[in-house]
Amino acid sequence: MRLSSPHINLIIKSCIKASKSLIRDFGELENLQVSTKSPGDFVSSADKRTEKIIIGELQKAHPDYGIITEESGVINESNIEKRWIIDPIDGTMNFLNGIPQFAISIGYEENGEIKCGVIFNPVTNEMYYAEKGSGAFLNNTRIRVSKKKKLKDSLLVTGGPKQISKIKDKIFFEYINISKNVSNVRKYGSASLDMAFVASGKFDGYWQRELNYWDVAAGIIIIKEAGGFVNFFDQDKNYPLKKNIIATNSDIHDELKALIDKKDIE
Ligand code: 2AM
Ligand code: CA
Repeated sequence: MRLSSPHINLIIKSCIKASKSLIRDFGELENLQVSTKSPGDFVSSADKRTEKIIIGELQKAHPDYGIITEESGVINESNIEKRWIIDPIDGTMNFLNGIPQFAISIGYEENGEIKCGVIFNPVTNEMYYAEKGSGAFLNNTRIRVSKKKKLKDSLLVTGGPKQISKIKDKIFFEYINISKNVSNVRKYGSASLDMAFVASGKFDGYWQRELNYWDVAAGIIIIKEAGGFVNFFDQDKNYPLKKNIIATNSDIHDELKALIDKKDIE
């Protein structure tokens, strides 16, 4: 690995440890006990086990740090200065369907700012990581966002709406509007890997509504350190952990934002 600060080392170590059982589970999907939290929102025993291993490793080193996770909620709530933001399996639906497009995503936040993050796809062994001021990497290679200048030539990725969404029409409207103005749009089902793919220049941009902070925390620093832009729109002050995100290279950001702000279909 090309970065070696204590925080990034610790995240990488816990990712690799947790990925061992995750890979085993992926190979034995039929034995997993799947329960339904709500329509469109599945959680598996693999999710919980992965999270437990990650939390165990991180807490061994820093028992006092705050933790925000998908499965366990908030730990050490009073520590808002230093906290880990964890998604044990991002792309749960892909995972459960045997599609190897999912990742462990962990970010480290200090005083409200993400300082470093790791997104690890344990099936393909692709580890995306970054630390503020030190660049973004995929395994041993430095990554950068694409150089696409115009939105109309761009390949974008998006996700949602979730099954339980109350704004499906709005999301589909946005999809139509945007897809008419770009080269093409993909939907891959893992927010963190979508962001990692923007950071490494595979996609030119990404947007999605109704995400949770743990879906995007690591991706924020990885895209920024790869030279891209990350922005949040239509934020609800009552739900600071809910996110609507745009993440792009530096050239198409304003054009995409303007399309999202558009209210009428053309
Ligand atoms: P998850 O796999 O950890 O649930 C899919 O569009 C992306 O949106 C995934 O990264 C998925 O994360 C995230 N997402 C967040 N909340 C979701 C929900 N309730 N249903 C489906 N996907 C959700
Ligand atoms: Ca997620």
